[in-house]
Amino acid sequence: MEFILVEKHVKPFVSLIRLNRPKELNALNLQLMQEIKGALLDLDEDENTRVIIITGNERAFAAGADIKQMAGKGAVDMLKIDQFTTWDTIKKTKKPIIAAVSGFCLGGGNELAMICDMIIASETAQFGQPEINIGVMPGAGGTQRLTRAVGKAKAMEMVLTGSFISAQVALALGLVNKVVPVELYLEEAFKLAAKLAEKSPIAIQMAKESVLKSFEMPLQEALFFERKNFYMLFATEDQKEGMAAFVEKRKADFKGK
Ligand code: DAK
Repeated sequence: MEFILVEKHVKPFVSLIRLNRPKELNALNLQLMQEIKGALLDLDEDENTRVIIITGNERAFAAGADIKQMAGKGAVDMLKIDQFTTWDTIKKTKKPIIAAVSGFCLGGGNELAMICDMIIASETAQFGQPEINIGVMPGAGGTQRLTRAVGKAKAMEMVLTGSFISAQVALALGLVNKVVPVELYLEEAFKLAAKLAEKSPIAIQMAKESVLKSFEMPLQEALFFERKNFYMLFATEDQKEGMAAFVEKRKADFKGK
C-alpha cells in the first residue's frame, strides 16, 4: 500500500484505514481508490473486524479526486477508467464504516465520507462540493447523497456555488453525526466503533442493509425487506444470547453466529 495505511484490530474488532497522501491533501488518485477497495474487501472478510474507520489527517480528510491526474483526460478516458465504480465496493461493504473527518472534506472526499455510514467531524472540518469551480460537477454521489442528507436548498447552494460549510453547519443539517474538538475526533470515532463492535455483527449487518434500502426502495417494499431481515435474525445464536442475557440481567456476549 503506497497511499493508505491499514491498521487491523487497532482496538478490539475495529480496524482503521488512513488516507496517506498528506502533501496532496489526500487527493484521491486512481491507485489510492484501488487501495481502499482492496482494504475494504479484505476487512469485510476478516473475522476479527466488526467495524471499519476511514480517516485522513488533521488538515484533510480528502480534498477531492486528484485534479492533476484528471486534468488531461477526455470523456472516453474517464468512462474507461471509471474510477468511482470502486465506490460500489464501499457501498457493498457489509460492516459499518465510520468516517473520522478533519480539515478539508471536498468533492470526491465528501462523496467518500457520505458513502460511509456515519461521520464524526472535528471542529475544523469543512465540507464542500467545489467541482463547479473547475468546470465540472459532482460525479460520485454529490448531487444525490448530499441532497438526501441536507435537503435541496443547501445541496443546490453547495453544488452550484462550490462554497464550503463548517462542521457545525454540517451537524445542524444532518450531514454528520457529531462534532468534537480536533484533538478528539479520532478518539470519538473509536468510541462509536466500540459501541457498534459489542453488538451482534449479524444484527448490525442486517440493520445497516435495511437502513440503506430506505434510499433505494419504495416504502412498502423496504418495510417488507426490513421485516424479513428481522425474522431472519431469530435464526442466529446472537438473538438467543441477546434475549437470554436480558432475562438473566447480564451483558450479552455476541459471537456473530
Ligand atoms: N487534486 C490534486 N491536488 C490537490 C487537490 C486535488 N483535489 N487538492 C489539493 N491538492 C494539492 C495542491 O495542488 C497542492 O499541491 P502543491 O502545489 O503543493 O504541489 C497541495 O495539495 C496543497 O494544496 P494548496 O496549496 O492548494 O492548499 P491550500 O490550503 O491553499 O488550499 C484547498 C486547500 C483544499 C482549498 C485547495 O487545495 C483546493 O481548492 N483544492 C481542490 C479542491 C477541489 O476542487 N476538489 C474537488 C476535486 S474534483 C468521478 C466522480 C467524482 C470525481 C471524479 C470522477 N467519476 C465518476 C469518474 C470527483 C471529482 C473531484 O473531487
